[in-house]
Amino acid sequence: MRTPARDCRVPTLTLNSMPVSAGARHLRSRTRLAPYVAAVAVMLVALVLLVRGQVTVDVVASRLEIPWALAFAADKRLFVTERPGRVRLVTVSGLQAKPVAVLPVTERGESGLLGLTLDPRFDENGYLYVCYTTSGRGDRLVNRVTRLTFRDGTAGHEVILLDGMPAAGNHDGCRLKFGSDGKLYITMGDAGEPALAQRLESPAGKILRLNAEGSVPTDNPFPGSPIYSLGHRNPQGLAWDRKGRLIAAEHGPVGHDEINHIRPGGNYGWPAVWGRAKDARYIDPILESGRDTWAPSGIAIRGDDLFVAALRGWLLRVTLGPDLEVTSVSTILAHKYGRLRDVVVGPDGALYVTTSNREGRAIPAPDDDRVLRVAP
Ligand SMILES: [Ca+2]
Repeated sequence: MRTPARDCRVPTLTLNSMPVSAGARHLRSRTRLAPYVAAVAVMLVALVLLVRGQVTVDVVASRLEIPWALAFAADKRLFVTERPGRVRLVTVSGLQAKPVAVLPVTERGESGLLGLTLDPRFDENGYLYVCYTTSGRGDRLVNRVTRLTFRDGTAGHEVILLDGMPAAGNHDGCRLKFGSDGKLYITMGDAGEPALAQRLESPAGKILRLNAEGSVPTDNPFPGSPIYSLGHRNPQGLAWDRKGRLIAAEHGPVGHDEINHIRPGGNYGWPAVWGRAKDARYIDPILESGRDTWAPSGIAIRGDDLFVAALRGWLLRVTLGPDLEVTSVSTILAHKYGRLRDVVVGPDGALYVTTSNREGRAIPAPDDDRVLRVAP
C-alpha cells in the first residue's frame, strides 16, 4: 500500500531542479494525479482485504456442554463429543436430544471425552473412534482409545484399541484423525510429566499411529511401537495437506505455541527446547506464536490455508506455500464467539467450529456452547 505514495514523491523532487519542458509538464500532471491514483489503489486493496476477511456465521447447534471434537459422515451427519462423556449427533433437523453414546469418562480439569473420528469406511462399518480420560488403578487417570459401532442412532459395542496412557487434569492431547494413508493417528500430551515426552517407552508427549483395528503398523518408525513422533507437550491438532503432509498444532509452555510438520520418527524437542530453538537435534516448528499465546487446539486444512481453532478466541488462518513456508497469517472471528476448540472442513466446503465457553474459563453466552458454520 505504501509503494504508490512513495513513487509519486520522486518526480516532484527531480522536477524542482530541472527546467520546465514538455516532458516535465507531463510529469507534473502525472504527479498531480498520483495521489488520487494512490488513494484509489489503497481503497481497492482495503476493499479486497475486507471482502477476504468477511465471513458468514450460522449457528448449527447450541447449548452443548464443552464440545471437543467434530466429525462429519459422508451423508452430512455431524458427530460431536461433549467433554463430560457424551457423543451427540447433529442432523439436517438439528441437534438430536438423545446422545448416541455416553462413555465412562473421568472429567477432571481439562480431561474427559475428547477426540472423535469416523472410520474412512464409516458408511459400511459404522465405526466411530473416541479418545477419553478415565480412572485407572487407584486414583490414577489414564487415557484410552476405543472403537464404537454406530447403528440405528446408537453407538455401542465398545472395543478398546489402546489403554493405560498417562493422563492428567491437563496435557492429555487425545486428538484422533485418520491419515491419508488410512492409519489412525492419536496425539498424547505429556500428562504433566514433561520428561516422558522424550522417553520411547512411554506413549505420553507423542503422536501415535495405529492400524484401524488397533495393531501397530509394520512401517512405523520405531519397530513394534505405536510412536510416530516424540517431544510433544500437548498436541491437540492434526491435519493433512493436499500432498499428504501431516501438520500438528501444540500448546507451548508460556507462549511458543507451535505448528509443526510431523515426520516419522521426528523429535520436536519438548521439554529440552520449545518454539524455534535452532537445535539440530530437534525439528523446529514451521510457525510459532513467540511470546504470544494462541492456545491452539483443533486444526483443518482447506487448499493452501491451515485453520487453527485458538482457545484465546479466534480462528487463525495460516497460508502455506509449496514447501510449507508460511506466506501469511490472519485471524477470523476474533473475540466474537469466545474460546474455540475444534475446526473441521464440512462436506459443503465451509468451516465448522466449536466454542468452549462452558469450561469455567469464560462467561458463556445463553446458547453456549455452539457449533458454528463459517463460510466461505
Ligand atoms: Ca517443539
